[in-house]
Parts: sequence; structure tokens; C-alpha cells
Amino acid sequence: MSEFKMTTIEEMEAATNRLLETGAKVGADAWQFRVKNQTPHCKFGEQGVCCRICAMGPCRITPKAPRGICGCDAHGIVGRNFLKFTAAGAATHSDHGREICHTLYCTAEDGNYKVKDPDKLLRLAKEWGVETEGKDIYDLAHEMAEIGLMEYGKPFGYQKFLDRMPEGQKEKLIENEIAPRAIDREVSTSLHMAHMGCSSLPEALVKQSLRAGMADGWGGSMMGTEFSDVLFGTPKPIDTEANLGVMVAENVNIVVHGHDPSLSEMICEYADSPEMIAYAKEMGAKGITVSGVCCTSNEVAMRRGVPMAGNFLQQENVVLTGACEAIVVDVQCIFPALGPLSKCFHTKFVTTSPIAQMPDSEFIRFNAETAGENAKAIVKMAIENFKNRKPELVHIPDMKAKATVGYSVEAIVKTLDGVTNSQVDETGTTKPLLECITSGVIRGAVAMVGCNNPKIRPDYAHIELMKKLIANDIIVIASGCSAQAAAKAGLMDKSAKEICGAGLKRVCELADIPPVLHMGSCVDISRMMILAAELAKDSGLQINQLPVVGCAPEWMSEKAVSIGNYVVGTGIDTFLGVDPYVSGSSEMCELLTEGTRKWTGAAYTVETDIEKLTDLMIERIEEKRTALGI
Ligand code: BF8
Ligand code: SF4
Repeated sequence: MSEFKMTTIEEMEAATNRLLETGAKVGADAWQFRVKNQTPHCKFGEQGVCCRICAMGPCRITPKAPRGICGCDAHGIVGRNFLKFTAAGAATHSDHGREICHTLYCTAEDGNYKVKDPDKLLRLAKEWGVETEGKDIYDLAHEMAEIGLMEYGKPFGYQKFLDRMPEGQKEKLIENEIAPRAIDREVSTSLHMAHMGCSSLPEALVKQSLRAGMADGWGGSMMGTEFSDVLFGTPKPIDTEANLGVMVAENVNIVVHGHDPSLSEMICEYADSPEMIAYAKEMGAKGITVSGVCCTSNEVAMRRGVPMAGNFLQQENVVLTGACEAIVVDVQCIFPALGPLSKCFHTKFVTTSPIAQMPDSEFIRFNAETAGENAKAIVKMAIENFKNRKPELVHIPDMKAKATVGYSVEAIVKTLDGVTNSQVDETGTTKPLLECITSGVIRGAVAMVGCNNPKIRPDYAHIELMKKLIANDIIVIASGCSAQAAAKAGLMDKSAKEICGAGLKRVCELADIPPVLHMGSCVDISRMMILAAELAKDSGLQINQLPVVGCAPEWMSEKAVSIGNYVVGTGIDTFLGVDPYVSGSSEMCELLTEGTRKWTGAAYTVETDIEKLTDLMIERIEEKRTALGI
């Protein structure tokens, strides 16, 4: 009999309810209460038919008022809103990538940041045609960082990484005006197009949405990922744990939250130092535990095995344990609620980035040049805060699951080499994985990504979908909060093979992998694009022919829409469990669910019934197999 036991949603909900009881004692607010105050949501907003981009409005489209004051109809308003949503997401991911380029530019032999993976830097330099012979690795790092930064504003040409696409695909994107030029240009052009009196033609707005998304996925995010690997190491399989039980009552608990690994890496570095551990002991703790929330957690989990306390809708829970000395944040997906909430406890809420400044926080500005000092100050502050804990409020749910994480493309290729070939494939291609797919041992792959959203029972869609997919011999690659949902449930434990179909189970056994592979944070969805491109090239197919789909069942952020657009732009059908505020325009719905096919070979499916969503994905994968005759 299998000994594998998943953590159920009901168990996680019971743990949350117990924490909310602690919150009630100290008068803490929580998202569960705020949702009640905000629902039902505004129907105009939900349908995307509210326009406030000029001061003649706001205009709202109704049957009685089918046009705004300027004459724009619902299709134009919904289209512009969709484009602005995408542009914000593309800007956000790409600005993260830009920060990473700057960090790379600050590396030095004796500096705060070093080149941890010089081989990857050399590979990237060769790919970009940069001379490496006889060059000091740090000189090369600075040169590559500068070229990377130029990708944001270069006056001519397309994103360099588009050359990674299978033959003909880049040309097709250029022909359809979806190939991204300079990243900042695509964001600016999007805002320009969505300005009062510019585009109101849905087709043009959708095309630009795809192009802005592509500037993120094949530009900003891809550089963010690749250069993060150069700086902090390319992830390899590593064991860790997930859920709130990773926090340790006797230790100083520091929780890192946000997205940029430049901060969290440095915090982990100092929290591990003998000096800081000795100081923690002096202050009455047994040691220091760093754990993470959201994507920065994925970053340090993938590279260091740092445990994951939780995902997006669990961020308040870490404070509600009463055992969090400091929650240290950088950028994106941080609830402003953490400020007032931390005031109900002894927790220090530390903001570090000029990009994400919030009331009721302590702002310690984090710079690449002073990163060491900043991190040390933060770790010390947390240690010194240990004595301020209120023991009667401390309750850490006894709940955690084992997870093996760290599946970069490099790691997947290396690991799966052993599956169909008894000898390791020296060329390091995706062919062994392709053989599993063509033979039908694995039916296909689903890239599970994205957030939590109170519109969906938190984590339920992620977990239920994944369970059904793996039971149907479909391998899952996951990132972002979806990956953390899987890890918390136990689906990244290698013993989760017990609940897979026979084919996938065999692959998991032979390759010694879990059936849900952790590919990292949300910028790392670019890793998934690289993998898809490699699979296409190694099989001689186009990406849209592969039995692979993407899915964001509980998404909520603008970044997620940008991602959706680059996944579709790449040629991968994308399934959403939450509507992207487009239901108010039949033309926009048609374009997004079918019309994009003529440009990219892929489109969206929106289905809020999770059971149906899963079946639709399985059907699509089987359709692709049939079309290939496999
Ligand atoms: O970038 S999955 S809630 S944490 S947006 Fe945010 Fe969504 Fe989580 Fe990471 Ni991605
Ligand atoms: Fe109204 Fe047109 Fe102004 Fe929008 S741009 S607020 S639809 S007048």
C-alpha cells in the first residue's frame, strides 16, 4: 500500500481558521473579511466596460448608452482596458528583469554580488555573439549586463532571445507584428495606443497585447531568469518543505516576500552566518529560520532549499502565527494589509524597494552597492525583535509537506536523459522527454502557473487540476503560487507518483522525479517557453503542434495577463479559471478565444468550472496528439 498522504484543502482551511481566531483576539483584519465588504463587485468593472481614460468620463456602456462620450463602443473600451492591463504586467516583470541586469552590472570578485554560474554566462555570451576569449569573467558580466539593458530601449530590431524559437516562428511573429521590439517601447506603445483618441479597433489592441506580453516573456522575464541564474546559480533538484509548519517556534523567523532574489539571497546569506546565529542565541532563540512567501520564496527554494511558508493568499497567515519576527518584502504581490496587521503583533514589516513603499512599514532601502550592510541590518533587527514576542499569541500550524524543487530547463534535460535511454544523452537534448511523449507513456504536459484569487477557493483549483492531470499521465510543470500550492499539498514529493497514471508513474520512478516539477517563480515562466522551444526544435515541430498547454486557474494580477499573452503568443493554448474582464465585448471574446490562432496558432479558453477546465485541457492535449498521429 502506498504511504503517500496529501495535505487536503480542508486541513489547510482549518489551519487558516485557527489563525484567524488569533487574529480576532488582537483585532486583526484579514482578506477573508475584506472580500465580504467588496462583494458583489461592480458589474461594469467585471465586464471591462468602464472607461476613465479621459476627463469627459468616466463612461460606462449599457444597452441604453452603447457608446462613451467620444463615441467609443464596448469593444474598444474592453480592448483598451485589456491592453493597459497587459502593459502594466509586462512593465512589472520587465522592470524586475532590468533590476537583475543592474545587479549583474554591480558584480565584482570582492563585491556583494558575484558570478555564481560562469558557464551559463559564457553560454549566453556565445549565444549573443559576444567575444569571450581571454576576457575576465567580471568584465564579461558587465558587458552582458549592458547589452541586456539595451534590450529595453534599443531603437531597432527585435528581442534577441526570439532567435531561440524554432525555425520560421520568429519570422511569422514579425510578419504579424507580434514580434517584440525594445521592451520599453512595447510598454510605451501600448499606453500610447490606449490613450484617448488612439486605437479602438479590437484586432489592433489584441495584437499589441500579444506583442507587449512577448516583450515580457521573451525579453524582460527571460533576461531576469537567465541573469539570475548567472548571479545566484542555475537551479538543480534540491529537497525542501512547504507550508506554515516550516516556521520554527524556538527560532527567530524571518519571512522573505516579493520577487527580486537580489534581496532574499542576501538575507539568506546573512541569516546563515555564524555571527548572526550566535547573536540569535544570545537573544534567547535557538537559531534563525528563513522561509518565504510568493515568488521570492520560489527563487530561494530553487537555489538554496529555503522552505516555502506559503503562497499569495497565505501572506497574512505568516504574521498571524505570532512567531514572525520580520516579514521582509521587495516588490510585487505584497498586501498593503501587512502594515496594519504587523502592528497587531510584534512583527516588523520591512519594505526595501523604492518601487514598493507602504504605510506602517520600516523602510530600509536596499541597494546593490550596500546590499551586505542592508541585509545584516535587517537580520539584526529581526533577531532583536525576538524578545518582543507575545507567547500567548504564538501558534504555528503543524502542517508541512516535503518537496523536491529546482527543475530549471538544464536540470530537466539532465534528469530526464536517464528515462528512455539507459545511457546518458551526451548532447543534452529534450529527446528523451519527447520519446516519452510520442510513445504515449506521457500524454503531454501542462504548464500550471499563476496566483490565488479569493474568487476561487484558495489552492483548490491548482491542486484538483494537478491531481487529475497526473492521474491521466500528463506531466505538470509549475511556477509561482501554483507551484507553492502543489508543494503544500505534497504533489512535489516524489512519493506523489503513487497517484499518477501508470505511464507517468514509471517515468517518475525511472527519473526519480515528482510528477509536478517546480520550475521557479513567475519570471521563470520564461523557462517553460525555452523548454517548449527546445521540444519543438528537437522534434522538428512548431511549438503550437506540441501536446502542451498552459493554465492559470486562480490568477489575479496584471502580470498574469501579460504571461497569458506571451504563452499564447508563443503558440501555447492557455486556459484561465478567472475571466480577464472582457465579457462585455463579444468581439474581444472572439478574438481572444479564437482570433489569435491565425497569428500565433494558439488562443485562450476561459472556464470558471474547474472540473470542466481540466477536461478541456485533456481534450486539447489529445487533439494535438491525434493531429500528430501519435
Ligand atoms: O509573480 S503567482 S500572486 S507571487 S503574480 Fe504574485 Fe501571482 Fe503569486 Fe509571483 Ni506571479
Ligand atoms: Fe468616455 Fe471616450 Fe473619455 Fe473613455 S475616452 S472616458 S469612453 S469619452
